[in-house]
Amino acid sequence: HNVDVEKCLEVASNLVSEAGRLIARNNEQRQDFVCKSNDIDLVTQTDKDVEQLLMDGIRRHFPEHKFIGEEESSGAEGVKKLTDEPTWIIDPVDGTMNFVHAFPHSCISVGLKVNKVTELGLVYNPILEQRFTARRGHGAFYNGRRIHVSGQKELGKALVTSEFGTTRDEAKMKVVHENFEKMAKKAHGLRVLGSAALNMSMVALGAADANYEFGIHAWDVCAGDLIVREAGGVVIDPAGGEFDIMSRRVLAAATPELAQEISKVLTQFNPLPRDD
Ligand code: LIP
Repeated sequence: HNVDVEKCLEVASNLVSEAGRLIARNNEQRQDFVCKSNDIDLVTQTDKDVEQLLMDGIRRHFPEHKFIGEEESSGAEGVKKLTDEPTWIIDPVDGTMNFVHAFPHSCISVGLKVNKVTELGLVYNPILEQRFTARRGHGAFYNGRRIHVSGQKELGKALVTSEFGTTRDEAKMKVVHENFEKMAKKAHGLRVLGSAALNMSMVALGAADANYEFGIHAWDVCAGDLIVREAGGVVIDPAGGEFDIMSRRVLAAATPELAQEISKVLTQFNPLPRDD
């Protein structure tokens, strides 16, 4: 499949600017929400409106392109299968819990895969006007400025990000707490920002040194993965192997050394079902 990635990035950039206004405007006050899989897995009307706006806008330019969107995936059909077709992987509001509370740390996350390879990534927090972009082979950018990871190699000097996740499942929570305890002892610092995509973008920016999470979905990490790698970082499976975007597991780090050190420290967890 041949795709004009430059054109795709331009279209996506304009659409997220437009959709971002919905988020920024609605973040001025706390939002009504509906629970999805449980009482801490949330969706708002803005999540649905933003996803619709992005998909309609992309379809107008690229009618043959496919989509895997967070809100669409929670419907009866479930997560669509990833094929070689150009596929946009979209989280309309990553950090919905933050958005519901008007905590100004939510973003739109958009990735485009062609032949299953991520060609572009865009993470945009319209409230604080933070825009992270990457094109495969062309570097990563923050508000138009080229960015690089920190280069940190040691966990003892690393600022690490992770999340509590969106389930209160006991086995999962036990692993989350165990890992937080380990990071509190071994890392320089630990931060929980409330958005997987923004956590990863902070690694790309060199502001954080690593991010890991069990339980994320493809739409949380598709863009962030490319942005981190184009900033010179690594993205692997938390157990140390190759990153698998459908496995719901991610470990991003400034260096391979740091990634491997963290993978050896982490208690592992295998969230089910996978995204495919
Ligand atoms: C969520 C993230 C949250 C993370 C979850 C999920 P949503 O996305 O914001 O921080 O722990 O795994 O990815 O549901 O807000 O789009």
